[in-house]
Amino acid sequence: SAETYVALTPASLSARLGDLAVLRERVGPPEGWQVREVGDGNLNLVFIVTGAAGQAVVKQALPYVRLVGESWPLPLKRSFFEYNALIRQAARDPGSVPAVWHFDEAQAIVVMEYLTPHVILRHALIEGRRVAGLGERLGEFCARTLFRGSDLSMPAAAKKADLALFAGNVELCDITENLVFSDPYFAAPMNRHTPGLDGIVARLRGDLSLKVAAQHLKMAFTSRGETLLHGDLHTGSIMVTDTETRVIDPEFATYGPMGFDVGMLIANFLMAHFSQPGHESAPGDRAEHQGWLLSVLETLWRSFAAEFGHLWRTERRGILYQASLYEDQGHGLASEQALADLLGRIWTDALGFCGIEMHRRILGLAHNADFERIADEGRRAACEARALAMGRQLMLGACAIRGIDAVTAMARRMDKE
Ligand code: SR1
Ligand code: MG
Repeated sequence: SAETYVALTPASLSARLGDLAVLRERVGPPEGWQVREVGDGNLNLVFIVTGAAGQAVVKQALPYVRLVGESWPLPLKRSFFEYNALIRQAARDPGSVPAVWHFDEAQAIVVMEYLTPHVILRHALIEGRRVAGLGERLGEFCARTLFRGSDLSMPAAAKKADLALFAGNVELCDITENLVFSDPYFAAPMNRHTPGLDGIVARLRGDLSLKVAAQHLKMAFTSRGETLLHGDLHTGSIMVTDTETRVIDPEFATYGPMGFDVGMLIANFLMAHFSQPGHESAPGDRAEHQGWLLSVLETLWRSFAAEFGHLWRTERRGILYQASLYEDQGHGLASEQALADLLGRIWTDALGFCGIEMHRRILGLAHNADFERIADEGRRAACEARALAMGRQLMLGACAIRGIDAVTAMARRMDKE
């Protein structure tokens, strides 16, 4: 509706949205709706609406950052970018995201499919649960969305129009630019960290090479509009069953470097790995789960590289790398070399972004449950210290780290130190 924005409540939702045909059809008559607000993220309201015919999710942006409160205003238009990213992801990798049923720009509301019995991947990983096909699916998702949203796939005019459209997601990019790339490396007002880390934090903040590396990564993020990113692809933005993986929550969508989403994902699996010793579980179970987490990472990268290569060989038709460019070089070998070179660049970028994501989740404002759920501060600090050290090695040594097996070997080694 074009009416003035008003935040929904569980009590007002059926009166406000009861006329919506798609909700009546999917959920049933509004008289019988039950509404629960379940949002546990940092920004939005999320309602589950249950009726005689089924269920739906109603997500509404708040005009401020939920985590902090009304003192930090945040534009409602993020909902527009989330909607636009969701429909692009659905087209580029069908079945990867919840189906969108309705979008109301003025009310900043997206009505979508309720994923059930899915749970947030981060919680599943903390509990030691496994998800069949997780690494394969996430690798495919990244490859398909990153390739098909780039100049490798899109016609020039469409890509440039899209670049301009998503350039409007200024405030959410600003959050990433500050919270992810800058705040961890100085005593920013909203930062916090586990007390036992004071010494390590002081050393990291005194490390000039690290600050320079962080600034280079920030410049890559702000200036290299290579593809449409999810923009916040952590394990809290993924929902799973034992056998299915879906990606949610792309409100931070923006054009940026291809390695960004992949790097964030790798970081979140590494943090799941490093946090495991802090959670209650039998040591044997824990070691097994850690082994599984690292195997998912290995599969994720291999699946990404394989699917990206497949798309490169079968769908390359955008502004970049037309087949004819390599035709006279002999049997496609030059094209394979160009692919390997690009994957190498994405890999190096991803490692840098991975390191920075590990730092910001431990030193900045927005921490994650993997570590936060460790009540004992000493144990938590020990887990976080390993992740911080690995993050630093990744940021400073990205160019020399050859392949995902080297990353998982490093994680195993650091976990023993
Ligand atoms: C103020 S928003 C903090 C974080 O929450 C989101 O999920 C993003 O990760 C953002 O950086
Ligand atoms: Mg989110």
